[in-house]
Amino acid sequence: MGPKFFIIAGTAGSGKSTLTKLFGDWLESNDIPVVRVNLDPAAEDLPYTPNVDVRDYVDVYQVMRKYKLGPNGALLVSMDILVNHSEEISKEIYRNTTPRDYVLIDTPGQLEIFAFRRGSQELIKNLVLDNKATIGFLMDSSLISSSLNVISLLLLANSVYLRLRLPMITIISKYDLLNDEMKRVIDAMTEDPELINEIIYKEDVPESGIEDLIEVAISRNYGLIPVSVYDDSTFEALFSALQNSMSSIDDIETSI
Ligand SMILES: Nc1nc2c(ncn2[C@@H]2O[C@H](COP(=O)(O)OP(=O)(O)O)[C@@H](O)[C@H]2O)c(=O)[nH]1
Ligand SMILES: [Mg+2]
Repeated sequence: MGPKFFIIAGTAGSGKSTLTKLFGDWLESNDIPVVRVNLDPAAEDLPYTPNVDVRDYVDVYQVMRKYKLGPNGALLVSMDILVNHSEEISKEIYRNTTPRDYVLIDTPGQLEIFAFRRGSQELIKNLVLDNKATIGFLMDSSLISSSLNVISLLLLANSVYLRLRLPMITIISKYDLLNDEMKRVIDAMTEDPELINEIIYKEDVPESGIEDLIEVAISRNYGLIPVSVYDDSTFEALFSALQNSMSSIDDIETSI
């Protein structure tokens, strides 16, 4: 049995790199060894020193110059280049880990590039191999100002799940920034997914079947986990969700 992978995904600015740093510190202070992997070729000013860094394998700025691309195009090409290096990156990760380790993978901010491209799915697969892995999808509190925002973010979370097909925890990041009204809405939605129907009806969203997707997103993911990097007690809850998720993988394995 090898290390456990926690893949931290979410929209740009949702707090992925900060969580990689501070949740990692929290794990370490609880005697759980951590390996941090930066998977973002365009990362600048990371708040931590990655143990494994894809910027050692691809230089986005060089790609921009070489192929005469803008930043987004260069990131797409860089991700494709990384897939070709996945064996080396994987070897580097495993050289640095023991079976007790949690490998925290900080992913690129441009979710459309990370989540919707087959290359990144392949890259993750090549890194995780047959070890246990869970995705943490960060729903950014600063993007949540209406119930419809919550639904959009849950659908985004679901898209990531459909692409990567790994167990997923949905995290409400920067929970300290969420206003009380939205906290109540989220609590209510989690307790009674039927509310989603009402919200969709009221907001006149034409999609049918959307409520099933949301319900699945909420229930499959052990509810929504509020996390604030300013409140260590939220890390405890996150870790316990993570352990649940990893042990449910055990159940699946033993039941086969
Ligand atoms: N208030 C608050 N801000 C946070 C939290 N986590 C991250 N941030 C801030 O959100 C911004 C973006 O964070 P970053 O980790 O770079 O996001 P990334 O683009 O997803 O990697 C930074 O200014 C962080 O300090 C949090 O729990 N609460
Ligand atoms: Mg980042």
